[in-house]
Amino acid sequence: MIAASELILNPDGSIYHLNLKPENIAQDIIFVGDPDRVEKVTSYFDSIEFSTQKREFKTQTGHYKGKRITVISTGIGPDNIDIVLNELDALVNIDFKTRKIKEQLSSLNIVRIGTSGSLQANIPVDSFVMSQYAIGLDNMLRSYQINSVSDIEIETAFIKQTNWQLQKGQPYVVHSNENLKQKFDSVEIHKGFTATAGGFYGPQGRILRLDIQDNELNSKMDQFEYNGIQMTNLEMETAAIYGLAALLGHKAISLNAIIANRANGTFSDNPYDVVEKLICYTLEKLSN
Ligand code: R1P
Repeated sequence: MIAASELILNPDGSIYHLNLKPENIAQDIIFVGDPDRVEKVTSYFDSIEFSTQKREFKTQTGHYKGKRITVISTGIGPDNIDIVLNELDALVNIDFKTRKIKEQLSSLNIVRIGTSGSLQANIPVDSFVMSQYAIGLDNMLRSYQINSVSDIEIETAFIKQTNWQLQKGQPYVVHSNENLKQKFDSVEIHKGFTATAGGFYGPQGRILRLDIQDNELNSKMDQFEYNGIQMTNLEMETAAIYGLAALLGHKAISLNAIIANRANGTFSDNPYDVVEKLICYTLEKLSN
């Protein structure tokens, strides 16, 4: 039995941060970062059966072309992903009455629709990147036993090529789910290797007023190459999603709308357009 201090339920029986009960969520789940993006997605739905919000976690469940889908905003960063993935998993795989893990485990399909900065001049603003692999530069996933899901070879190559200082923590490399990768693939989408940072400024090499530990980090990441794998983009959630989803037995894919290009210093003239296009792309692929 899992103690009340570990699996925290609200007085109405919903899970602590997400404010959701098991019946409120579908098997197919779209993650967005920004709570305002939830309604941008569900504005395409035929119907909405459920809405709630607590803090940055806004959820709506409804139907798109007959398919039941839940859209959740995760807010920003890997620490939030720890909350969202663990609470979603609890909703399907822990019996809230007995507080015991169910004998029959369920697997969710998770698709992130995020915004991201490209690291390569040939992946321009307003294009899409599907993360085949992701490297976590944060340390969140290291609290778990991750050997079964981490790709030590790419991780070791990255640490060596970038002369990564381990006092910042040890990066971890994780893979997308193969079935979802095939489902969301097309000629329109770049296939990439996504770096997930634990912050927006220093952790992504941005300098405003503070000196950073490694001024060359972004150019080292641009140039990283291992068996034909090049680093494509930087954001703040994908590696954490892939790692926790794989550990918990869920499937995950991350689709990125490129709104900035760090290699040539450009920013999209209309970032909302590319996000809108990625929402339509995702809903069509998910409903087929
Ligand atoms: C930073 O501005 C945020 O935008 C990106 C980053 O991953 C980070 O969450 O994604 P979202 O637009 O999905 O939030």
